[in-house]
Amino acid sequence: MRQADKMSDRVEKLMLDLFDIEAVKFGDFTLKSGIQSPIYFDLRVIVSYPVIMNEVAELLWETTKTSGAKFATVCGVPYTALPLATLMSAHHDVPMLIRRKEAKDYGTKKMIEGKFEPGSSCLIVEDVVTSGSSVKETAESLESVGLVVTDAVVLLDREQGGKQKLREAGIALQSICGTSQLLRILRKHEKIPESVAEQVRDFVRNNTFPPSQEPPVKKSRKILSYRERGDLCQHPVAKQLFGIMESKKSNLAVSADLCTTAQILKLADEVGPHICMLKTHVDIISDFSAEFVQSLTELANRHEFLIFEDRKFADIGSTVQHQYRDGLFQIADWAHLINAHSLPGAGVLEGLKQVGLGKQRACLLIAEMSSQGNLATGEYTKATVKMAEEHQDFVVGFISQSQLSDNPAFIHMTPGVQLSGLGDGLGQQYVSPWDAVVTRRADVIIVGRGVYKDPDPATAAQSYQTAAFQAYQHRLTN
Ligand code: S5P
Repeated sequence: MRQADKMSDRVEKLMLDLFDIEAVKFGDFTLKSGIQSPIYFDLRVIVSYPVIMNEVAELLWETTKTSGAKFATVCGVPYTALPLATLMSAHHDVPMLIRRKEAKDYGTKKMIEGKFEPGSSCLIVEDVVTSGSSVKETAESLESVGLVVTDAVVLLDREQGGKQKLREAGIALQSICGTSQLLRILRKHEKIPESVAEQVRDFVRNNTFPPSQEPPVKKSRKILSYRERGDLCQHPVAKQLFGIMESKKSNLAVSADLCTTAQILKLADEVGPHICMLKTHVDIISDFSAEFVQSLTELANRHEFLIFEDRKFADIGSTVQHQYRDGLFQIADWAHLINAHSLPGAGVLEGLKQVGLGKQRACLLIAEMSSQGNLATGEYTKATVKMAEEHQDFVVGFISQSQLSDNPAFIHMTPGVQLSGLGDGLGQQYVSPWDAVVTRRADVIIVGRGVYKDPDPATAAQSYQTAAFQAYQHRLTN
């Protein structure tokens, strides 16, 4: 079995185990904050189940390693995560630190127990994240003695804005599982009725912590409509895209990953009224021709959508120039948008730009990926955002899994979206349109198989369009 499959199978099993031991409960609970919640996580019970506890610690470790986080020590948020951090430390030979919860009451006592070098990094381990405040408090204690905290890992993310808040505080949070995935797993195994799952989704939707201490630019990012952002941005393709999104009420891009021109044109015509963009992988088409390009362009004009060739350029400037302009596909002649990996450095953009700018074309940088175990994380993602900022005449946004920039001109497009389904057995990982737009703050969702594999792609596209646009409207007004 592939590594990715193994991991998702293990997460699925763990969630079922947590449900069975009542570490995850459904009902009517009053949270510490006084809020009534239909779901409750009580991870304290896992100390009574050593096999489960061990598996949690191992999955926390693997999740962290997959994210590429680097750290010299680990520290569990007291108390539930303490044994988890202990197991991670002991099994993987990484020293542990203990944060004293009660230090404040004993003034002179050390707040952090254990040995460390000032300036060295510490990974925070937590059981559940809601607003992120416990992780933040622990980070502050660690930082007060000279440690550096850039990463945290959690078993369950309630998806109520904690990840976003921690990111603002400079901490990248990875989770084994989020509420939406947990609900999908429990529904798949019919552990809870759909009505309960929906009640929890509603609760999460209505109880998301707003990002705090935002600089003014962030505030304006939150409330600006697509139209306003279109007015603000300089690039004609970004302007056009925002305009289409607003007028068609669609922030849906359909990925037409089909292998014949007839199939693609049929799909484009069917879903055309519901999309702002059609994404192609031109190199999988068996009968590509100039007539195809002409027909697709006609459909794009008729239905008002842009064409995005998902070529993922990733070579030196001189080579990508040829790949973009020449060869069988002559992509620059017909694709409004293309994308590129930042891996080769700025030369990839310089090369593409020389071809694309004269034709009023635009590029998206791949800053994060949806596939399990991908390496586009942490410093790589940050460097990608910086590269985009330095090439705003050509780069209009990102392929990402979260909002990475506050610049309202940058468009964030998120693939790996399905209304139902966790993955594809080949590493793809899915989130719902709501998660993508509200939790992860995507501007555009990219959906492939969720639409083109549906027996009725037009109706499927309409469902995704409605779900994603309602999520955007919720974001505008909340
Ligand atoms: O991180 C990524 C980036 C891209 S562009 N993950 C992705 O899945 N994609 C593309 O989005 C992928 O190549 C495919 O064309 C589409 C997702 O298709 P689906 O069928 O899984 O929805």
